[in-house]
Amino acid sequence: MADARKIYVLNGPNLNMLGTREPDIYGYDTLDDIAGRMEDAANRAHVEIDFRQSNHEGHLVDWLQEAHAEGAHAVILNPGAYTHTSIALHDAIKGITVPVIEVHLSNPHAREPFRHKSFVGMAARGTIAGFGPLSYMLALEAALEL
Ligand code: DHK
Repeated sequence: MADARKIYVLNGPNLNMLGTREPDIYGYDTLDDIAGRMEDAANRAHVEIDFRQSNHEGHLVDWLQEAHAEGAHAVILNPGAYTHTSIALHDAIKGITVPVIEVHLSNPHAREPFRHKSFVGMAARGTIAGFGPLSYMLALEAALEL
């Protein structure tokens, strides 16, 4: 059934380690902290957030297809390192009509050259990167305007 007020927030590999993972790059907030802040903002905007994390590429593909099948309003996606490698995620985004907003905590363009290419960004509606957890809040704001 179409659920136009539901926004999926999908997180890829290693994002479950936020808080202790390379805090100089990713900060000290945990993924639960980010989820909580997004839930609060979503409640204020009267939308539902479905917040998930997986270390497995195929789960992310399945969830993108699920968001499409459910008629979700938008997907906010931090694909982790799959950003830079995954043609499967690129194709999944191309194959659905729900708009996908790519987010990153760090600014991949200011990091190692292997992070400069994004297969996801080539297919996404837009990308927000470099603002830490605020990237997610800005993506939510963008999703609400779509
Ligand atoms: C998260 C990761 O895990 C990295 O592999 C990406 C991204 C950047 C982030 O900044 O949120 O290169």
